[in-house]
Amino acid sequence: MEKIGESRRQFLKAAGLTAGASLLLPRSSFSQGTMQGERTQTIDLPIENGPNVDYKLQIKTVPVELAPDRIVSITTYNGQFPGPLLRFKEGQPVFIEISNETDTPEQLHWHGQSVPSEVDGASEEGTPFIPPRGKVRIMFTPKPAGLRFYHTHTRAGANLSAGMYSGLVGPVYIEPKHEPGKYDREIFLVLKEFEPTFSRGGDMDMNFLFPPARVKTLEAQGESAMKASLAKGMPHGFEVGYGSFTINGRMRGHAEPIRVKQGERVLFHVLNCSATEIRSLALPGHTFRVVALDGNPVPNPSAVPVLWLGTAERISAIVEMNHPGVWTMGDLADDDRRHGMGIVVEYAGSTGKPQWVAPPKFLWNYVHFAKPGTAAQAPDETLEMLIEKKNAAEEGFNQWTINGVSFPNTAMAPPSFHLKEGKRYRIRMRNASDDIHPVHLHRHSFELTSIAGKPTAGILKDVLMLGGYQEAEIDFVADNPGLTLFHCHQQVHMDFGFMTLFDYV
Ligand SMILES: [Cu+2]
Repeated sequence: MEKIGESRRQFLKAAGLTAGASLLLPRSSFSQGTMQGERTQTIDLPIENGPNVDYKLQIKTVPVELAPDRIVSITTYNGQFPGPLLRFKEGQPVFIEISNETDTPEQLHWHGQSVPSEVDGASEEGTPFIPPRGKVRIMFTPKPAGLRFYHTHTRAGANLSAGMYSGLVGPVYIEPKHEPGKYDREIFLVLKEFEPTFSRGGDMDMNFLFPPARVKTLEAQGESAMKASLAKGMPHGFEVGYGSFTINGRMRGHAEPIRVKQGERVLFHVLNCSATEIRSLALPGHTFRVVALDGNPVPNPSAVPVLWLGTAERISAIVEMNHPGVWTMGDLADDDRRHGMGIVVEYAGSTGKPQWVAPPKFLWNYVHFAKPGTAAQAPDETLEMLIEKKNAAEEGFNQWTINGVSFPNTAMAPPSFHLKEGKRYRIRMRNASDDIHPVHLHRHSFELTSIAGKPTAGILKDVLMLGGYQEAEIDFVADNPGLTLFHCHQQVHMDFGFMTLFDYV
């Protein structure tokens, strides 16, 4: 990764200028150049009020070694997986150049950030594509603070090297003006599978959400639709499985261990960057004190034995290292952990083979991190969304609908929901399928206000796991005008219809 600041210094040196001279550049030359994409590296940024962190991201396909003799060809940012950690400062503009060295148009989405549609990185919202062999330069003001990420936002369809099946993922940390919580070290963990293949059905056990209550009418509806489809001789729709599993791009046992000292407090920033999978993470003998969900501080930080993350969810959690040994921190799914989803945590002075001990059964409950007894503000309007699955209806893939409408496979579709700036909206989602959907709202954070019939308040997120045959309600304030995408973050769901657009009217 090259910081433009380096080039700037080189240029200034070559031109015989001092850093002070750049202060004389008029601001207009900066902003005009930015908007029209005409700026070259030889035009300096004004130091006053200018962005102080500039990055270049290069989209290119390279071999990546997940373990010795396990080398995959994937598209990456800057030839590495995960992409470089971008550290921004809340409210300080950043200037980024993205070049595309592949033959396909790309989109880079700033997940979890409140940015304009033009730079958000979704063609459905009108963000221009990064052309093949081309480049774009963008500027935006990072917000809100906390753990975000950037990733490709193209449809993959049946192409298992495109979209989130690729390695086009990297972490973002937006430093808040005041960093909360006490910790000694910070470690980013990017969870990601590779070598995807299609299978017919074969869902894993996903009964980990609390409360487990199902809505009888949704269940009856979904089950009868599925039965009718199978009775007609349809096979189960395609699902995706993986051959290798990694944390920070290395399979378990093939990365440098996380070396810790007794008494150390480590803040883990965990990102589920999977295209399709829900992940869990446990460290035997330790608990995770969850301090933020999707980068947003939680009202009631509390300790849990296991983390669960839907696709694109992030958790920041502090682990106090008080159980010496050599441990595997890994996924609860034995098969996935054995195929790489883990990393070794090694205490100073401890030796031996890494140990894994399965934690006791634990149900994941978002409300655990909310303040009990708090009530959400009433919305100005409630938007209803009924989610349904048509088994194997689109060339063997399940087709997904929101209120009976499947988002077309083309780049654009008219908005289905219309917002007025300043109003507070509630989205009431009803899932008439047995799948868990990590639903994502672009360009806005939302507040979880009800889950499986239980009201709550104070949890701010941008992805939420909507349980099978369950209901959930999320509220957001329409405070960022422009086209806004809402979709399931499961690639094989969003590509086959589970997507809708909001506009501001
Ligand atoms: Cu989904």
